[in-house]
Amino acid sequence: MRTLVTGAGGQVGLDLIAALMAQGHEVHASDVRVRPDDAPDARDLPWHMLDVCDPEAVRNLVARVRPDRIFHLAAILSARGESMPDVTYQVNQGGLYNVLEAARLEGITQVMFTSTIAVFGPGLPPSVADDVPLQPTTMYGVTKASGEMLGAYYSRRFGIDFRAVRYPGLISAAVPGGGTSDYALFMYVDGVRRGRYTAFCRPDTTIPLMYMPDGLRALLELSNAPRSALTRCVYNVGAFSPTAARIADAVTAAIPDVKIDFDPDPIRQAILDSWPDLLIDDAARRDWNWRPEFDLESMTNDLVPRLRAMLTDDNETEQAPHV
Ligand code: VAH
Repeated sequence: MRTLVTGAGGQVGLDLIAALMAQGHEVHASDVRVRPDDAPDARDLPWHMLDVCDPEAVRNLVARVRPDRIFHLAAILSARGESMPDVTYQVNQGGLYNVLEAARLEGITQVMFTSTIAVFGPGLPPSVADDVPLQPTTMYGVTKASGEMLGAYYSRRFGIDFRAVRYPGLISAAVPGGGTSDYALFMYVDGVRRGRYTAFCRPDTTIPLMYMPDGLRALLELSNAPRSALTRCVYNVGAFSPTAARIADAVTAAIPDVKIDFDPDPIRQAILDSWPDLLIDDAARRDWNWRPEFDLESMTNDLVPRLRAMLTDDNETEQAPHV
């Protein structure tokens, strides 16, 4: 299938492109940034410069590419979004609106959307199902919650096949990109490249997390599921929910002599405390047979060697800002 990916240069985007190409799909990538050095070259992957805030540019690209489906990933994440809520609203809310409008006007059937546990807010039960009231505390969460509702509206009103997963914090062999859940990824990244990391959260912090291979499979399996099997547009998908201290123990066991300690940042800790501890993903398991395959241990065993290969000195890898 011809597939257009927006936000292709982000943490999910580059891995999703690789998965789509491995499945033999024709992929068009778009991002406001230039093709990263580690992306496939132009012969295999057309890379379109696109600012999703520009409705005309979005429509022109969709009209030119004529994809069978769009994976709309372009977004500014929670922590970075709090430093510029106005831009985050324009990119996240306006960008999705422009993509849905382009799909409507150009007759594109399916729009896939990456939502997040950041749509939830304070006062949650210990385990959170799909239909818990959404009370986001970040601009990122607000735009993702309203994005879910906007997509469901386009589905009802205009027949767009809008589907979304609510992702936990995603962990992958990548440079963290401004997420509040990145304390977990930084334990691995700085554990490998610096041998130490001071996490910006408490040791007992607990949120749902997921290894990227599971995250990609969830998005692709939902996209490929027969529409008749789906009872909703938006699905929780869970994997594992370790405390930050438990993650630190897993990293310490995998990387000898690494030192991880904790110095909570009140702002980011408040965001983390407003998110669920555990997700209930029964609807995804029932409707399209969702099952995670990685837990903390199997993720750690796979991730650490990948990070070592990515962060060795002779590798030209963009150094993540130390957070
Ligand atoms: C963030 N990584 O921290 C994202 C994610 C659940 C968190 O949506 O903003």
